[in-house]
Amino acid sequence: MSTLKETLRKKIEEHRPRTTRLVKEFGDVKLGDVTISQAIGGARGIKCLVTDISYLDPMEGIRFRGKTIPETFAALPKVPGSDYPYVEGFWWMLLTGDVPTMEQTLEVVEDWKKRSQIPAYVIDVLRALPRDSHPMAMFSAAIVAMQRDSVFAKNYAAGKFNKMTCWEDMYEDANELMAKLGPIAAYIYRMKYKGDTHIPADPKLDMGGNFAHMMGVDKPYDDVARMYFILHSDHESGNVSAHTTHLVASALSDAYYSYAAGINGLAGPLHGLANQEVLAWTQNFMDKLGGKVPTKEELEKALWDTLNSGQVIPGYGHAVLRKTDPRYTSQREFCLKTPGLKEYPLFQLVSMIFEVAPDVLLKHGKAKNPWPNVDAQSGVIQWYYGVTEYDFYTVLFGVGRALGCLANITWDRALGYAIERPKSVTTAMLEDAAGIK
Ligand code: FCX
Repeated sequence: MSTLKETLRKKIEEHRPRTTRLVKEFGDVKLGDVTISQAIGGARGIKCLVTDISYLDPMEGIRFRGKTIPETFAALPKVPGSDYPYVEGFWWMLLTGDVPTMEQTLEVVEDWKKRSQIPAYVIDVLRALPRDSHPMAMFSAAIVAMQRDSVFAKNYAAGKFNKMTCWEDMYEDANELMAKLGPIAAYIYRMKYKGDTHIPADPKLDMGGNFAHMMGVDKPYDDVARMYFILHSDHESGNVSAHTTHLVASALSDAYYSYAAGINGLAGPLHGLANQEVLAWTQNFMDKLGGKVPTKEELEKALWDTLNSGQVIPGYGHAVLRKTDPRYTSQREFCLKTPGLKEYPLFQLVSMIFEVAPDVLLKHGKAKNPWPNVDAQSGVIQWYYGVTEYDFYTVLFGVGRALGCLANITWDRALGYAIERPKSVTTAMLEDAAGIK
């Protein structure tokens, strides 16, 4: 049986000549022009990043290694007795582009188990932080604290840097992180919200199962965790968390520095924090109505009040997507097929927002995409299973997002991607280019 590392090595060796040829023979081929509004407007649509891990079509949504979300769930080996696949098998697929066998998947399960112990000093760091620190600040601090254990950084400092083989050190660090992030997140959760009582890992369980177990949430939360981590893993390279991780890694910073930076970007309200904001908005609204599900008219008014006060409707809109996010649809389908969730008032309200908000946003006329994104749906599932501390939701996103970010930076090293350094211009230069006197 070929191990993940050996399979990846083969893929990397096959891939390298493609990248080399493109740069050497076709380096001057144009991919597009840059306009002033793109330069000022967050580099929207500028094609200057390369990744094979996932691709986001504006109308279709995400494909992981060429597979849609339903195709991904159908193809991967399932955890016995569960509807959802092993996160570990998905990691294999993201890294290699191949669907692993059950045997190959279980090899990653075992590998991550061996690596999953949280170092004692990370616990010390977490406990030293004020208990009211945001869980994303705690998560970021835990990740950067582990930098001392980076194999990549150690070998670099020892003068062992080799451009052709340094991906192996990144791969080691990436696997260490993937194995530890779930337990760290669960530790933060229980320290902050569950009276500082902790549940040891169960060696029989896979990553998703263990996460649910260590959180202290019963089945089918293990499947929720698997679904959630896979859905949030990657959204091509230009989003803030993926791009930040890639940018920092391009300076030859190791996986710990790089992913902590990505996490800090994910913590922003326009990115990962939106799922916390969706639930805060929805709950506040329901509280104002004394807990009852509103009428469509009441909801429409509340949405307009939010827009008129200059705020965004959280969970709606997207920088690239121009239709309902299939990650939203996938979670909605989970709600519709799960007895109890379908009838749950909060889900009914989230469904009603789906009916009302797109029209309101269209009338408002600003957002290019009036449809829901992943964040509009995820909080309701967490709430239903008792994870009601919504400032924790972005941490869940961060555990999942690591899969994509870390697979990407392993490939960045394998293909020797350059340090990122776009060129800036001054406002006067833009005025000159525009012909403004
Ligand atoms: N509510 C109100 N206004 C919105 C809006 C929304 N949901 N979405 C976009 N707009 C506004 C923008 O604020 C912008 O206004 P401006 O011209 O006054 O600055 C205008 O519409 C054009 O923005 P647009 O090009 O459509 O969107 P951007 O690429 O600039 O921004 C995000 C994309 C996602 C940041 C934006 O739609 C938004 O703020 N949504 C709400 C927050 C959210 O759900 N974020 C999570 C997104 C995602 F899934 C993730 O990364 O996690």
